[in-house]
Amino acid sequence: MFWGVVWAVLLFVFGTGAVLPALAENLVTNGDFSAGNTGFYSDYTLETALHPEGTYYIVSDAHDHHSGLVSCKDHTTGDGLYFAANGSPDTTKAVWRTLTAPTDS
Ligand SMILES: [Ca+2]
Repeated sequence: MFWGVVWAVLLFVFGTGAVLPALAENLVTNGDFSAGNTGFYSDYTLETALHPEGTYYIVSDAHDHHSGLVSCKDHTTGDGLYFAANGSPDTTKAVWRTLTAPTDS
């Protein structure tokens, strides 16, 4: 049952005639944020201090920008960039979003 549902979803997303992309291929533009503040949209405001609530910044260590945040490094490479946000109480705001179309290659 579970794998049948997964297969149905894959067919819906990629189409029956499409070739599935290699698993290692990242279809999300700047999905690891290594290119900085580009390739995505946010309803949050870009703010280096990550303050007030409803702000974000692309960081190598969130603690360097907001003393209330724990010091941690990027999980992708250990020394890269990641998306840090100070959550907004307005739950209608999208923290991060992107548009990525399926490809045939
Ligand atoms: Ca990253």
